[in-house]
Amino acid sequence: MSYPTYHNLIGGEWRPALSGKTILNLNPADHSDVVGEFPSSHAEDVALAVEAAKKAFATWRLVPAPKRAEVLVRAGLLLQQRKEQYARDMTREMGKVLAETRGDVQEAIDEAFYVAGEGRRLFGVTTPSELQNKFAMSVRMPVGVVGLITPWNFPMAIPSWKLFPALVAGNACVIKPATDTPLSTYNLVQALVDAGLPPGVVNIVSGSGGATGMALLDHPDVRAISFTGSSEVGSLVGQRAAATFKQVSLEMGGKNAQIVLNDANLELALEGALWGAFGTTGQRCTATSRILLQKGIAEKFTAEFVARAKKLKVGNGLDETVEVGPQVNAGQIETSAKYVEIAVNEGAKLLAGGHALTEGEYARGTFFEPTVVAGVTPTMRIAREEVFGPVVSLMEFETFEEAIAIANSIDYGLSTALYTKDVNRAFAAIRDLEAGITYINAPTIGAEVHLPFGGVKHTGNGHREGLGALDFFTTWKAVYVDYSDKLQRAQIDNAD
Ligand code: UN1
Repeated sequence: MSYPTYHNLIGGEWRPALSGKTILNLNPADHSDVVGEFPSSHAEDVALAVEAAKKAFATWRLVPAPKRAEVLVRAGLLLQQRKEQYARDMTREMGKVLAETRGDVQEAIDEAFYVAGEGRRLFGVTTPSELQNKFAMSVRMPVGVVGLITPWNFPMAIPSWKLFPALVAGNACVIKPATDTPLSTYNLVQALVDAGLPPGVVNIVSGSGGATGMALLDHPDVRAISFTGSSEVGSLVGQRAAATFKQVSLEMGGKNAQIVLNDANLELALEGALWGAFGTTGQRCTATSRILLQKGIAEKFTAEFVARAKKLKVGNGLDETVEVGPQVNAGQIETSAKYVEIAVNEGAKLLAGGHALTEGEYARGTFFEPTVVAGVTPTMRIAREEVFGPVVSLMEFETFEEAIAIANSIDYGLSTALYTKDVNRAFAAIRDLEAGITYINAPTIGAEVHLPFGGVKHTGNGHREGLGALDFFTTWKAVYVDYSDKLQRAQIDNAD
């Protein structure tokens, strides 16, 4: 069997890990298909990458921001040309269906063009000084060398959410792609290199979280870490990075609710729930994992939803007729199976799916049936913990207020959806739902790049991607220019 070998990108050169160790990237729909062999990097590789980034930062920060932005424009245009190939590569390494991997590449294209505009904005603030003949302003400065740790579920979009704003702001980057999906990061960075990004401004070190990620967290010259992944790992990232006082942006899990009121357009709510729960095989941090049904429509919705979930075509995402691809690896399958068992043991009813698919073609990969559990109550673990698979819980409620209380009763707060025709309730929900994102009459998935993305409670630590990313990738500098030609003491010389 022959497959390509990929290397780390360090200071503009492609080099293997110093240890020579590698990790195989397998197609989750067919494990006999090896996508490639990638370096398994350790602290010494990370040290070289950080060194290269430091060197490149010295000149990149002086390139005018509108010029830095032009690299992003060219990269966006290259991604447009390469969209189909990169989408196919992504389906092979990650599993989600082609329509969705095309969307993932598109999200990176959108991000490139959105953020490129910031090259001519990067607005600061001017404000009057309290003293005469003194000018006051605040400007955004790059942070320095930033470390980016990205997940496998959006292997190009999420790296782009971090790389592009970091670059336009003048930072140099070291990125560690997810162990399961490094190729899409390589493709994204290749587009940047081909667009004329100078050597060393972006460096790739691939490998495991425990070795490569940890080395990035510990490196004293890395000034900021932007991480997307589970809340469990995010908590460790935050604690570890605190030792060297790094800025940390954590974007983590969700247990996202779709609430359906009696007056909702039921067909719309059904379509939204199916897409939200089973799109990307449920492996989105924004995935719909709780469907809260008002008593009046619960029975009808449940019957129809279960019937449609059972009909979804599961298979290899490269087949255009497939609706639900594999889960990314065997560990994710185990988690899905474990949560079905926990739910049933706690008294929930399994209405559809519930098992790994292992017969025939399915035996080649890691597939799990679209799964619906009903009769779920707010205290059950299946109602509170993230599964990150095609497993959705149905819950019932009497009043609108009760639905909001159930939706808010968990530790997570990423995305929520409300289906109703009642504008008063829609606005009350927008005000009261504890989440970073609220949709009205649209599913919990499908955020656009130019709005703030992130959540509250255990979902995040207060930062936002999209609108808000520059707040993380820049640091404010206050500037005072005194043109009075004398010593003017603030708070003293102008006091009454
Ligand atoms: C994620 O699941 O980590 O809003 C990101 C969405 C996508 C991004 C999801 N645009 O569903």
